[in-house]
Amino acid sequence: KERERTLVLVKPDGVARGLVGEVLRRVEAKGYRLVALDLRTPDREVLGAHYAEHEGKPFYEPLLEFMSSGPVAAVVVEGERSIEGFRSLAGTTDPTTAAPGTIRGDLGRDWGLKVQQNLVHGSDSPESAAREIGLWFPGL
Ligand code: DAT
Ligand code: MG
Repeated sequence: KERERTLVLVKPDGVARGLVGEVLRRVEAKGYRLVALDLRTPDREVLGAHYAEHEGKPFYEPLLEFMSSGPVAAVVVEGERSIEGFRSLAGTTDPTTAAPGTIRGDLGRDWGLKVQQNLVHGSDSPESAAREIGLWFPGL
């Protein structure tokens, strides 16, 4: 998979804090290419499909509420092993314990914020990436 694609989202907290440039800087510095880029406030339909695997979990409703609370930057990123690579750049789900050097570890905060406010999303497998890119960028 030489030119693997992944869907990256800078979540509403990242956009509100002015961190889109910082996230994309790290992505580009890693050597990945930006294939598509769009700023939009997602509706529940897209978010429900995007987070379908989490439906029924206690954090599902707050997660959708948060994700639709403001604009997100949706980005299709391309590069060798970009799915794994971006997950590594992002760090683990909880910003409090994400490793220093990662986006969530360096930039995430724990000032009473929820785990969902962890700045970024990255697809977790080739299947997820194909599904999510089709959802956010139909026709790409
Ligand atoms: P990731 O975004 O690291 O792939 P995930 O797919 O397990 O994590 O969960 C999707 C999002 O849901 C995650 O970015 C933040 C939120 N979330 C996950 N686990 C949570 C929890 N235990 N409490 C609150 N929010 C959670
Ligand atoms: Mg996930």
